[in-house]
Amino acid sequence: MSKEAVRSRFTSVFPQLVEELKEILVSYKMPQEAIDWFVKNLDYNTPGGKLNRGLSVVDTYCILNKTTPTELSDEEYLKVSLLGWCVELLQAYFLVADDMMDQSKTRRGQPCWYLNEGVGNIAINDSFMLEGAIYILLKKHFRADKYYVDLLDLFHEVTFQTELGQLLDLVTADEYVVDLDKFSLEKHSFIVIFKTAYYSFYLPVALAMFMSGINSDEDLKQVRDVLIPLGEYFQVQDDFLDCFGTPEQIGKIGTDIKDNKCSWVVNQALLHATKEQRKILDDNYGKKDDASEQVCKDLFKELGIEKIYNDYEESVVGTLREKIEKIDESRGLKKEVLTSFLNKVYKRSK
Ligand code: DMA
Ligand code: MG
Ligand code: MG
Ligand code: MG
Repeated sequence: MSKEAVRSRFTSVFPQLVEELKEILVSYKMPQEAIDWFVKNLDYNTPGGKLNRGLSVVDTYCILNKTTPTELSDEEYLKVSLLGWCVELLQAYFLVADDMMDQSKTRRGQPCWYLNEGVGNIAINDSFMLEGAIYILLKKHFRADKYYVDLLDLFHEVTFQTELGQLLDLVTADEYVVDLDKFSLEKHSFIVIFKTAYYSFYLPVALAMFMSGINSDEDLKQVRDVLIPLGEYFQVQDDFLDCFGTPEQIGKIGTDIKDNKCSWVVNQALLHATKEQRKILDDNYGKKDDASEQVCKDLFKELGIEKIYNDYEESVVGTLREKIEKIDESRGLKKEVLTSFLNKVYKRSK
């Protein structure tokens, strides 16, 4: 079955979910204005990305149940894809808020939501509503399933972990006081595991496992032990692409240098810089102007960060492949769940 067919079956579910969410507002007799706004919020912020997280819930479920996305009955497909869409809603919630906090300009090749005419700070409430939509959908479709509470617990736990990661990301990146001594690879690892790895990697797989009845602590730990380092690697790529990718490629304009972020790139630069180069970084990193940003970028090139990144990528992927080899499949878990994730992430350029 083609990738397009898999994607199009997934995207075809979304309008139905919007309809269901809309119905809730209608049942509250909400004025049309509020209904239209909510629908626009959902449509603008939820479907436009790569959909990797959402699709991987379906993928994982299919691997665990030895089937394919086209073979699933409409009923079963609706439930599993709905979990995928809930991950995409969680992502939408985080991104709408993240773009305000990072003062980003574009996302998925269009202006960030808060920058749209008439939106502004209403985007704060819109982000809350994207999160709220998750629990409306879960309740409607999973209330009667014995793993309902596992789904709720998981979403709540992972949401809090992500928020902790965002907190650490933000307090490590003071807007006005640049102190590169605050950065370290250890701190970076903390930030990215919490802000990205749990919700982007562990969450989709754990959801598919719960729905498949694979829920032992041992199996959840086995997947976490691979998916957390894999998610860390994914965010290292995000940091790398923020600086070295083009906006056309990644759909967003990088902000990490101007935002004084504790990114993987600056941490590598700090490890390899001479005293003189360190001085250049101290003077230019975290400054809000294009010229200082360019000075940092040129220095990163000079330091050979691209080569360091390629070496890092090969080494981390090697380690992950070894880890996956050792997975115990006796309770129904499949190594393929993890290799399929790794293959999607390896050498990504967007
Ligand atoms: C994103 O970190 C993390 C969350 C939870 C949205 P980021 O700011 O590096 O993401 P992006 O580069 O997409 O703005
Ligand atoms: Mg951001
Ligand atoms: Mg951010
Ligand atoms: Mg980023």
